[in-house]
Formats: sequence, structure tokens, C-alpha cells
Amino acid sequence: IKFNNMKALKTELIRFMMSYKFALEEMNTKIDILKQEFQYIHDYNPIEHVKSRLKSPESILKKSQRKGYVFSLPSIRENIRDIAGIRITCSFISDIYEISNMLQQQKDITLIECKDYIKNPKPNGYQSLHLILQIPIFMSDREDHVYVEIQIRTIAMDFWASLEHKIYYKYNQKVPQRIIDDLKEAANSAAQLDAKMESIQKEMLKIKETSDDEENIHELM
Ligand code: 0O2
Repeated sequence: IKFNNMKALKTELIRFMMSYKFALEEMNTKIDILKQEFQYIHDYNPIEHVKSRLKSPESILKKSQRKGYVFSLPSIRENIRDIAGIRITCSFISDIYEISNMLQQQKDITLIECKDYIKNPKPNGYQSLHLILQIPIFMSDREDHVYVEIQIRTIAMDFWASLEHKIYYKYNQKVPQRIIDDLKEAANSAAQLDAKMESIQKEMLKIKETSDDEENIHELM
């Protein structure tokens, strides 16, 4: 009986993790479709790169203990919503909201939560758009609704976050005040750079539109 229970538990655990793997695959396909179609229609690619990861069972366990959740599969499924995580890096801030809207408009995607750390950056300077989405996964005998966390940010925001993450771990989470201040300053510079790049891009689009209009007029004449 013990063996059977262990076997059943193992099967359940593997199926649990598989549902997140499938959710990542589905979401990655959706993102790839948006990327290819957008490139074709607008001759422009708003997505620089996409990275996805499954939280390891060890990290799931640690997070569950840290947050004081009951350690059961239903509790983990409901409370830990970043087991499947995707990070999308874009060139411009407007691309972030465009991608976020395109995903949210899809009928099989439910928006559960949106944290806009671009409009409201974290006190340390962290910026990104975080979405918790839910998508259905159809399996042989069940339909699971799985949470996926999507982080969408610009290249500058990503550059900042990866350095900040390294520093945080290097100092074992006790970062000296001087470095905290420098990081905040760097986050402000990154935000300024993003704003400048966005305005250059808008300017370029205007020029392109005007020259396209002129070409159209010539063609008509
Ligand atoms: P990993 O390895 O990226 O998964 P919670 O997710 O509930 O524990 P919170 O604060 O409610 O915590 O979630 P939030 O704000 O949506 O942030 C979760 C994730 O965003 C983090 O995941 C990081 O990836 C990223 N993040 C949030 N704040 C910062 C920050 O200040 N600096 C950096 N570099 N990244 C940040 P994990 O679980 O920490 O790690």
C-alpha cells in the first residue's frame, strides 16, 4: 500500500509540474505567433528576446515556507503563481503595453493580476510590467487552468534588473547604502534613456508616415 501511495504521489507531482511546462509551451507559442505576425504586418519586431523558466521544486518549497503557505499541491497551485515564468524584453516602453494588450485580448487568456512597476517603480528603482495570466491546458482526462507570470520590460530595465539581482546576491541581501543609492541613480538614468529612445522612435515613425504619404500622392498622380 505504501508503495502504491508513493507511486500515486510521484505521478501526481510529475503531472503537476507537467501542467506548468505545457502552459509555458502554449504561452511561448502565443508570443512567437505575435512576434512573427507583427513583423510581417508592421515590418517591425517589438520583441527583442524571450526567456522562460520553470521554478524548481526546491524554490517552490522555499517560497512556500517563506510565505507560510500550507504545503499541499492545491495550496501551491493557488498561491505560487510564478511557477511558470516568462520574461519578454522589448526595445520601447510602448511595445510593453502593446504586447500586454495583445495577450490580454486573447479569449483563452484570463488576466488575474497586473503590477505596473513602470508607472509605479519599486523604491529601489526596479521597473517592469508584471502580469499574472491564467490559461487552460487540455490533457487526456482533465482541463487545468494554469497561472503563468509574464514580466515585460525594456532592454534598459532588463540590464538594470540583472545587475541589481547579482549585487543583491553578492552581498547576501545586505547591500551597502552607497550601492543602493548608485543603483537608484542608474535606474533613473535607464528610465531617462527609455524615454529618449521612445521619443526618437516616435519622431522616426512620423518621418516614415510623411514620406509614405508623399509616395502615395506621387503614385496617385
Ligand atoms: P525569480 O528567480 O525571478 O523567480 P512574490 O513573487 O509574491 O514573492 P512579489 O514582490 O509580490 O513577490 O512579486 P513581484 O513584485 O511580482 O516580483 C516577483 C519577481 O519580479 C521576482 O521573482 C523577480 O524576478 C522580479 N523582481 C521583483 N522585484 C525585483 C527587484 O527589485 N529586483 C530585481 N532584479 N527583480 C525583481 P523572484 O521570485 O524574486 O525570483
